[in-house]
Amino acid sequence: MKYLQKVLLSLCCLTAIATLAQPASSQDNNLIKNGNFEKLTNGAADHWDILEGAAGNVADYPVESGKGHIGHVKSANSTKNAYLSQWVNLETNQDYRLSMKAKMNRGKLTFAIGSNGLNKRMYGELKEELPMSPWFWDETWLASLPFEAGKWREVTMEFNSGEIKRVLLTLGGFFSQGEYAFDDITLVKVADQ
Ligand SMILES: [Ca+2]
Repeated sequence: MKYLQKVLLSLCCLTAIATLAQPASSQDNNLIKNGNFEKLTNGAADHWDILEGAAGNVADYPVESGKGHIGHVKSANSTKNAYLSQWVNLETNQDYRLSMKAKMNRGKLTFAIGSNGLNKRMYGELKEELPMSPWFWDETWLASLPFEAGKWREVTMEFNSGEIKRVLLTLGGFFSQGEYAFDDITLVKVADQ
C-alpha cells in the first residue's frame, strides 16, 4: 500500500513539474475562446454568437476529418448576413495577429475585427470570381483573399489596437448565399509570440 502511495505521489509530482515546464504557447496566449470549436453545449459552440442568423441562415459545428468540430455558416438568403462572432478584450496600442483556417464553397466571405474607431477587414471570394472589391464600403480593406471552392486555407490578419480595448470578431457572409467554415482561430498579441 505504501509503495502504491509513493508511486502515485511521484506521478503527481512529475505531472506538476511537466505542467510547470511547458513553455507558453500561442494556444495559452490565445484571446479567442473555443477557437477550435471543440466545446459544444446543446449543439452550440461555447463562447460564440451567431449574428443575424435568421431566415434560413444558420451556423452549426459538424465534425470534419482531422479537424474535430468546425464552425460552419450557411447563408441561404441573399438579403441577410450570417456571422459567427465573439467579443475580445485587447490592450491598447498593441500589435495583434489573427490567424485561422477557413474555407468557402460559394458566396462572399468577410473576416472583420471591429469596434468604434477600429475596423479591419479582409475579404474572401472564389478565385474565378476575383477581382471584385466592395466599392460600397468606406473602410480600408486589407486584402482580398482568393479561395478554391471547398479547400481550407490559412488566413492571417495583423492590426494595431490603437485606443481600442474591446472588439468584435465576425466571420461569415454578407448579402450573398454562401457557405463558409472556420477552425483553429487564434488572436494573440504579437509581442507574446
Ligand atoms: Ca476543430
